[in-house]
Amino acid sequence: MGRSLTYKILKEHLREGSLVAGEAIGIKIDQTLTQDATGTMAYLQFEALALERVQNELAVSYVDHNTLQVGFENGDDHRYLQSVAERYGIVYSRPGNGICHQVHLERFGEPGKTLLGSDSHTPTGGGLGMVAIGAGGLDIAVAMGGGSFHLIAPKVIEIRLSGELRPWVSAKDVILTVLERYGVKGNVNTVFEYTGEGVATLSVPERATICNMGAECGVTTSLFPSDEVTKRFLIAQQRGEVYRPLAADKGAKYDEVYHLNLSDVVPKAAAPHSPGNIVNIDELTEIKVDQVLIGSCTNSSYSELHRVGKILEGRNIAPTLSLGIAPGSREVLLMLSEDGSLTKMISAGARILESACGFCIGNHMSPGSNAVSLRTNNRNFEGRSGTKSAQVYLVSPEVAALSALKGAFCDPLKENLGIDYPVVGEVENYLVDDSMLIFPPKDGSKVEIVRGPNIGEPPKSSPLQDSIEGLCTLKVGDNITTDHIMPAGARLKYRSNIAAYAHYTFEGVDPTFHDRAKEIEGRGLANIVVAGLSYGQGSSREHAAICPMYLGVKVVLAQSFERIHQANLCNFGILPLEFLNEQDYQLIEAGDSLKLENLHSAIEGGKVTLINVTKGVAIETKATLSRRQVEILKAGGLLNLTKATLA
Ligand code: MIC
Ligand code: SF4
Repeated sequence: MGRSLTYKILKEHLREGSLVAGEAIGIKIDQTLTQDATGTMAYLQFEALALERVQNELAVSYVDHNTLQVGFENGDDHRYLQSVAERYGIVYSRPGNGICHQVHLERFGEPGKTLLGSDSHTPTGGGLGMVAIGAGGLDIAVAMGGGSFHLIAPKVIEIRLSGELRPWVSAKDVILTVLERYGVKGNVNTVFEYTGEGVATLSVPERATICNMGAECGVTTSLFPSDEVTKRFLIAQQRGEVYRPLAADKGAKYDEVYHLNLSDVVPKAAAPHSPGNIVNIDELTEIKVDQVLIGSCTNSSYSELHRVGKILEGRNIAPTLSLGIAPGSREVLLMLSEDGSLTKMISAGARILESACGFCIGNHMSPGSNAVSLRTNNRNFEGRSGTKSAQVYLVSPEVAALSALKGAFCDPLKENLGIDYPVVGEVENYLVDDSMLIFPPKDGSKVEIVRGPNIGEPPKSSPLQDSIEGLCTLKVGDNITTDHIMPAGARLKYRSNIAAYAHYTFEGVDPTFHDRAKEIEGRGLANIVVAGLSYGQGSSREHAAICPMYLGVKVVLAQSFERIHQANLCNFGILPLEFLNEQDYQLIEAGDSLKLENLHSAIEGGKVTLINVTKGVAIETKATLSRRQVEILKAGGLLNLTKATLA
């Protein structure tokens, strides 16, 4: 039987288990990437493994999230990251070099390789035909140590593309159409594989945009074949030697097929406050816009911004609006500078922002109260912009640029403001300059690691107890994201200091959580969080497990979990349980006393009974854990288990 490309690549990397959808497998990881906001923890944990050097083919440490450096904390992190990279054989991408996913695509991605990154948008690499997966920092540390990455062999959905995008319709609209079809929940342990004759009409950066936002559907990854388009991209990046043609076998069997005609796609937006809340732009054209931000790892390639420059050329943005543009990498910025696009943008009134995550993570450019903000990034969770009342819409760069001129939503298929669609050809030669990458010495054993006061200890978790008595400290609803659990933006600078960061746990949901959790823990009781569907959506930040662990959370009971967060909970010794009957969610209220017994044998059998002592009811729950996750929990977390294996 013909295999999908996903399974062909997984087969080449299979180390444990059998390749059958739904089975637990372990795969070899060729490349790893980290970014600074998750990287310090990942490297503190790598250090705790006490290895001499990273063991995988390529490890890259990017600095792109915390580049504003308000206070000493981020500066400390950067120094630590640079010295760790030199010490252990990791490539260091300096602040200013760009956003990890964009730079990795340009400089390191290779068709057919596996990439594991401590960032949920690592699947951007799927644009080059890689199996690129996001995970928590501890999983990356283990992969850098040569260990396998464990996942559930996914079901594969074929997204068969036909036709060609019309002018003014772009890759962003394709993935927003996919999001409209699949939504943000219920796609765990699934891969989106793009096939069909429409694939050849999309450039590598366009493919990368589509793979990037597959993360919003919650899939394990997304990928495209590696073809002549891939080859030309790699040659233009002076990396033609890593090209390898790759496609699914003829007649490959998929679990589901979704036919998408690119010619039918229309401009769309994700409306507040979820990337899954999709509407057509033509329904929004009456809405006035206060802010437009173009950039992020989703839509900040050279071709896109070159086109934005042409749209803005000789015009001025609306007087009541602020436009910010953040090129995705230094390469993109240099090229925009060379070809005059920057001049066009600045003349139009744009504020040129650093090549970094910046606004996307609420690090700056927070909109005013109730402001309407149009952005080309991938997440519009409530409050992520730094302003809870802001109305953030996700749109394509084309819609963003036109709307900036109009001062209101602009549907380019209905009104193009007298601007002809700027056709931008394929780039034949990128301006390659790797001087902001620091390649490690062959032997880094004498390098001293620099630790400023912001660098804490690696977190320590303890083995799962056989019986747990505790309180339901917090009950939340559906779609709780890791941004709700551990806010980023202004709090991001505490990422390397768990004790400080833990103060902000669930800050936007219940600001009393930290103090109450501490008090309950002080009474010798466990904190238990109860949640609805799709708990832990969004980012890969393992802090959403580490900080609750630090505050004595022992169990999270939800109607369902998202993949990366479920794994992070286990990795830090928190037991993730799911209601056997979803409606039993009603049987627990915040403040109830809860009890779990004989946990060690119960989790092996996959069924756990939770007693609500206050209400006098027994609630049946599922422990959907792989055998390895059971071992991890009993060992008190992945770090303990890995250390025991290496010893
Ligand atoms: C995000 O887009 O939410 C982030 C910030 O890049 C996160 C990583 C983090 O929280 O540091 C992600 O996507 O994993
Ligand atoms: Fe950075 Fe935003 Fe991409 Fe996350 S989604 S990596 S914050 S640009």
